[in-house]
Amino acid sequence: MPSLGLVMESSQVLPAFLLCSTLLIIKMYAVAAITGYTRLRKKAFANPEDALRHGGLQFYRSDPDVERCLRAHRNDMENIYPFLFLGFIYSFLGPEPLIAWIHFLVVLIARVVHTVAYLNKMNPRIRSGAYILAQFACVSMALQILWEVVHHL
Ligand SMILES: N[C@@H](CCC(=O)N[C@@H](CS)C(=O)NCC(=O)O)C(=O)O
Repeated sequence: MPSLGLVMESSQVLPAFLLCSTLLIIKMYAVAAITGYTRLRKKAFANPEDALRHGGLQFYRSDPDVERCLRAHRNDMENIYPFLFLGFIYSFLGPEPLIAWIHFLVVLIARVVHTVAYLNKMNPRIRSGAYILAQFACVSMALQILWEVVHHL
């Protein structure tokens, strides 16, 4: 079985995808860490045993800032997980490297902007715009995969 290094050397696009997708996964870990930190700061725990450990059952409660973190994380799951599949398959379609880089960078930057805008309660247009940009790039990859697939049916 060829090593990952060999596979990456033979593909100009796969390393770009692996870089952007891994950075996005780290970004999701960051959102999870921020959620945990927000729970501690606001004393709002999801489980009674956590609340008891941090002062009492009264802290077994929800909090708007924690809910916001959870929504940001859920939105990441709705959008980044499909990208992990689409971007990987797209990398093997033999796309123009520059075009592929643009697709991956648009998703990476747009999803980072989405998170920053969401967590910092910025103008919702920034969040929506970032969401739409990343969606465009993902739909573009999905259509190219479909195009390739229908030619091999
Ligand atoms: N599940 C999403 C679907 C649409 C979506 O992802 N919209 C973007 C741009 S407005 C968003 O940031 N939604 C907020 C969210 O998912 O919490 C929702 O309920 O809003």
